Amino acid sequence: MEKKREVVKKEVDLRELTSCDATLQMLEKARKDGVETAFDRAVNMKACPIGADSACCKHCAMGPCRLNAKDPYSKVGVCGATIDTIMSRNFARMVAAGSAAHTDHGMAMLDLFREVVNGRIKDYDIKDPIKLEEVARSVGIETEGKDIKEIATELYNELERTYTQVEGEIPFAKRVPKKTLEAWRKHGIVPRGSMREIMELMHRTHMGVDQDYRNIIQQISRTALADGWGGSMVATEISDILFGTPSPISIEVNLGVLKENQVNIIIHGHEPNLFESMIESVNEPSLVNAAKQAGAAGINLVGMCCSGLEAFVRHGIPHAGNFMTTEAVMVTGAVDAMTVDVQCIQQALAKVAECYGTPLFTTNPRCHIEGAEHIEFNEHDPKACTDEIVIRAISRFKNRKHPIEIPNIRNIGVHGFSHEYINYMLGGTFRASYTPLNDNIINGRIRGVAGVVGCTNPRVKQDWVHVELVKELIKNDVLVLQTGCSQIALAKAGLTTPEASHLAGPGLKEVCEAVGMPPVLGIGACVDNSRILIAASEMVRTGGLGESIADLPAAGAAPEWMSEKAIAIGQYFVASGVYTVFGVTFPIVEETKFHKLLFEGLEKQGLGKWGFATDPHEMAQMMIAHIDKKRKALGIDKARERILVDMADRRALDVA
Ligand code: NFS
Ligand code: SF4
Repeated sequence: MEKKREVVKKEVDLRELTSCDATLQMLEKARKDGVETAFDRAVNMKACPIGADSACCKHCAMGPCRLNAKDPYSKVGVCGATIDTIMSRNFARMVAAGSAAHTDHGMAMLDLFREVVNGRIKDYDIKDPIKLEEVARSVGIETEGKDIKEIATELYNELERTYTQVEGEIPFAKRVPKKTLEAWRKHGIVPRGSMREIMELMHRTHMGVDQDYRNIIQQISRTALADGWGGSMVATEISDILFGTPSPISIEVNLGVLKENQVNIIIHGHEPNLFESMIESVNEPSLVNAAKQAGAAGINLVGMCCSGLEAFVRHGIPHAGNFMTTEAVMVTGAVDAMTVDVQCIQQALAKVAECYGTPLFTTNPRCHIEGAEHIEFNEHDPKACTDEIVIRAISRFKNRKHPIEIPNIRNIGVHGFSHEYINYMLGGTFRASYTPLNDNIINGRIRGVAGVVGCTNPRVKQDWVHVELVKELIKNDVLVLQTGCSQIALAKAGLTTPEASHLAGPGLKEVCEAVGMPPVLGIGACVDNSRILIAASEMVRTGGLGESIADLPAAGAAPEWMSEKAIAIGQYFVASGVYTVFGVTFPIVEETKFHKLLFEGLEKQGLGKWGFATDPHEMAQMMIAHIDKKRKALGIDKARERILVDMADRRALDVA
């Protein structure tokens, strides 16, 4: 007789799981309602220890083979693959998948651009012709005397190479600082088209092909660079051209942006086109009327995750929360339609949606979910999809059956610091430049720059690592740039407003107050990490901070990462010259040859390197130590010491 397996569920203090009060309130409600979330599953499902170390391979049917992470060189796979081969192949495939996600998103934007330019799509237009010209010039297209359509056609043809080019360097390689590019050329990692790079990486990691981790890393870097300086950068630039380049705007975040008396529609995913059309649909007078007739005060459109980030900086649309709040938001009972496109959409949303009678709509042909209703979004007739979703949301509003509880928590953040805006903010319209930033780094008021990015992950306390890390960095005069779910964590903690500069160290505070900017700059979605690459290149070009990105007093971190995209991003930052620290877990056995290559060896090749720490304060110290090391190499460490003396003197005066 089959034995019934007793499922013992661990009870944990919910406050241990999240530092977001609104999410906490919803987790408490979910528990009362008997609804399970990823937080519960993470507690009850221990991560597979062999997988966590990446010590297993299932690339062929002679396996799967499990090696021993405690004694990594004691065993090999059936084919003889060593731990370094297995780990580097697994890592490579994460980079391939993550890069594929970003580049496919970028390609979708480029497809849309092509159809807009050739006139086949009429619902979208070129919103930022100035940016169009700038991007065209940056890849060597002559714009003088040409009309918008000509420039756009040439730009399309040029950027298509980012994906399809079989030989030669991708167009945006022209933006890479000379010395960084030289290092890439030396190591043979300047990307060709991303399709080629991803294909080659998948080939090389097939059973029985590349079995030297030192050679695999080369294709790992090349593929990741095809993402950062390729697919992701195209996604950012084309989105700006089509939908407008962000500039700072004050935005409401957190679950309190939902409104009980309105039809609440959420867009969650990554591609801005769906959101742009939904904005039109919710403003359609006939639909607004229909909502009113159903007894609603209006239609409340809200974003989540990266879709939300794309729309809030361009339109001021409120943002309900980051990745680990996507289930919690539906626990409010107030969501009348959850609309998703691609990436970071947990399958569990279908179940939670069902529990609260919220319709879940998938819209992209790439992403269907069992239990969700698919209403396909077609750019040639975008409103057909978004209008229908609004109609369905209104009908759900009319028939609401579940009690509603919306956490009364709303925070304000100022976001939208595109590279173009940073340039303008620092230098003004006529002298737009990075010189003031470089000067303030050289004179030591700003110690360095850090990119803090990435996901939230139920294996760590939601938002906590992000917030603690960033607080520590700004306290030490490190200016923080943010993308992705991370900036929502900081917005909820109130750190993305100019007023937050009182939490910054004296030097950074002074600069923030002079410019009127927050010490933490939210610059966009995850594909917009490309904005950080552009800003870094601009800092090198402006002068005084070395000749390559690797020379800059800068570091990066993804303290609560979870997705393969994050690994791809980490690797392209490392290959671009940045010290990049990840939290949560790192899928490589320590003290192995591959680990040493990632954490030390790459830096010796003139690139960046990986770091790992779970404690935010330790993470901050590692990043600051690196920044100081770079300051010393540049000979600007003395300037900072003087600044600190100045401050001490000033404080002494205050006391007297
Ligand atoms: Ni980035 Fe955006 Fe968030 Fe992580 Fe997912 S939404 S692409 S992967 S979870 S930051
Ligand atoms: Fe095992 Fe080698 Fe097959 Fe991997 S490729 S499953 S290590 S036999």
